[in-house]
Amino acid sequence: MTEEFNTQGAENVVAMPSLRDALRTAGAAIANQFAQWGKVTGVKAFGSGNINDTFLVTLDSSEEQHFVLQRINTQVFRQPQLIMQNMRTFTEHVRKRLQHTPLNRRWEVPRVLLTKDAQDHWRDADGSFWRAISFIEGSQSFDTMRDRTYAQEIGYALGMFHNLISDLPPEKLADTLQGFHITPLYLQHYEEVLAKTRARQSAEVNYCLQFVSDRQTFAHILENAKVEGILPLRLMHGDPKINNVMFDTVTQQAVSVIDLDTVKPGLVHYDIGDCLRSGCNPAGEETENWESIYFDTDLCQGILKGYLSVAKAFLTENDYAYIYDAIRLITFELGLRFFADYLAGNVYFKVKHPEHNLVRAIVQFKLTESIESQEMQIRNIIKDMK
Ligand code: GN1
Ligand code: MG
Repeated sequence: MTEEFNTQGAENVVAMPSLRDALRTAGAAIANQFAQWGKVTGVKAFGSGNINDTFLVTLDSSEEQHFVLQRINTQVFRQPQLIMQNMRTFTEHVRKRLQHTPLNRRWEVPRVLLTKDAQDHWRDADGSFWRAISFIEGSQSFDTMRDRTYAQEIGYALGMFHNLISDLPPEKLADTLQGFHITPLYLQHYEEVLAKTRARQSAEVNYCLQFVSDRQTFAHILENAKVEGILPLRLMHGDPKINNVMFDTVTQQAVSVIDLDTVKPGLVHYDIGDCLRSGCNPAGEETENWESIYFDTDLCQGILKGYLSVAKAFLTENDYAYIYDAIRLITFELGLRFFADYLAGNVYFKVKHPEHNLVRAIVQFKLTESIESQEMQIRNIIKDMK
């Protein structure tokens, strides 16, 4: 990227080393609040989340040797206590389901860990909201897809996740993030930002402006289907991108879906779309080389095969009819969210440099183009799997 892109503010530029160290030190003190079964021996930054700050805590314990400590971004999640409430309802439901009908393979659900005062979170002196979750021992996640076997496992994991909550009524969970995945609202926000911003003209910015402008009508497709009752409101994960699926390090099978902050009422299509947009992009969403971006239909077939092996039981004819649109829409939507945040001065997603969100937006738009150019192949894959 050239100099001329350095026009935007960068309030949310990812913590500089000194700030990161300070956060880690704070994290170590907070970790003690949750360390009920051992002494904290290490705290390190963990994962690649774009919103919350995440740390892996190590304990000198013969039981569980790790847990995950997170500082919730309360600019995004305005009512973090609702997240904890939902997590408790969710885990309790799934635990009972698994007790009643055990699976014939390893499957784990992250547990909420309590403080020594039996609270599900800790507020530090600055008012930051910290919480701890169990770490799925002997597991790891990947930012990009390894091969088709993994694709099938990722699909299975999302199917299992949906299956296990398919009998929990949507109204049992609170809305932790209003407007999440409601594409017309992201479009509205984008238009408001655009009206206030004078983005420096460049080929890349113009490409994004045109890209969004050409898809205004399409942006409503899932919300219209929801309003018309074609697609039912269900519970969803909200963020089932591939690095939120944990794999057993020995068997290489998927064993858990993590990051439960956005588990709430919505459409399973948002999840299917998000899983496929992240899983079928071999270069990954953080590449700077957008010329290399394409949607891999073999991986798409793999993910859907794994997903439908578990989800067939609760999907309707209408659900199938919207799968292609969901893949295209959620990919476009993420590009729109990144681009709007670039224009707004990087206030939502953490960034490593001021043009980061612009690059991310172009990656998602190139992926959307690749999806659009393979519409018939993708629709045929879906049809053949019913
Ligand atoms: C954010 O923070 P993280 O990485 O779990 C975002 C998702 C996006 C994702 C893109 C609450 O998730 O919606 O798909 O970045 N989460 C929120 O990587 O906005
Ligand atoms: Mg997330």
